Amino acid sequence: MSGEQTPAGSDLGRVLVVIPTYNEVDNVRDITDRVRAAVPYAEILIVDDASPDGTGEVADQLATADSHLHVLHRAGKQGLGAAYVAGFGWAREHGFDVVVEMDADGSHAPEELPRLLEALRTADVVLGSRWVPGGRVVNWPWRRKVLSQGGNLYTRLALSMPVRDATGGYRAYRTPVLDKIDLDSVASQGYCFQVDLAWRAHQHRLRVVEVPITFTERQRGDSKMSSSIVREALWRVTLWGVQSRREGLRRALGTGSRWP
Ligand SMILES: Nc1nc2c(ncn2[C@@H]2O[C@H](COP(=O)(O)OP(=O)(O)OP(=O)(O)O)[C@@H](O)[C@H]2O)c(=O)[nH]1
Ligand SMILES: [Mg+2]
Repeated sequence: MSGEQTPAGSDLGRVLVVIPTYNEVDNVRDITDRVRAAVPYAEILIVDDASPDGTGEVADQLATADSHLHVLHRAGKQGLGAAYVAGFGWAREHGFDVVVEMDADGSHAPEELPRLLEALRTADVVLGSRWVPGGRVVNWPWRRKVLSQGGNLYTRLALSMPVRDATGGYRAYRTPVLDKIDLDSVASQGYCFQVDLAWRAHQHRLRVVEVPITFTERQRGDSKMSSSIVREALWRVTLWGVQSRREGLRRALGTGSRWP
């Protein structure tokens, strides 16, 4: 119809929003309602790790009432990374063209998803970014800001990767990209999973774009963030940085030997 606009990103194909949950019983209904309102053509997959608080049962009830909402139940808590790998596998099996990562706790506003999808029209991966101009965080204590900005600075320097927010978990991928980055070999669990995927995308020279977002601290439920998650990110990023420099050196020396 003339004058009617195509919803942003709806020409990207079938979109699946993957939401991992662990003890999010107070959030799961609200977040799925907001996603359905913000991007009605998208489907949702909740990946629940047998949450003791009954999140999985609430998700099942929601799925019964909505054919665009699906639930993947896993046997027990195995970390955010493993939940996403399972969710992405489900997306590929079911023929989705785009997969979105989103937390269940409301930190990632579904109302911003149309902007991420719009940016995906000219990219392979879109990262919702707190640390590009226009991005911000609301209600975070200064310690969390320092940790996130410091972690991202370290990541940028260690990996020589021009990404301002590699640890963020609000993203959109074109599904064929996931085939390229060999998801089955991803072992990272916590935040590090996010860095791992950004790093793989960068190494494969995919088009990675950062879009500013407003990240809001969760209002209900408990954080699953822990010092072991930070330690994992630190040692893996350091290892990748060393490996990448060694690889670069080896290539340089190899080229050098052909030009004595
Ligand atoms: N399925 C599954 N989901 C998880 C697991 N750990 C965390 N999540 C979910 O992943 C999302 C992010 O976890 P959060 O606890 O919010 O961690 P965070 O956003 O890094 O930290 P906060 O800023 O403190 O909220 C939430 O939707 C969690 O419920 C897990 O082991 N399995
Ligand atoms: Mg959170």
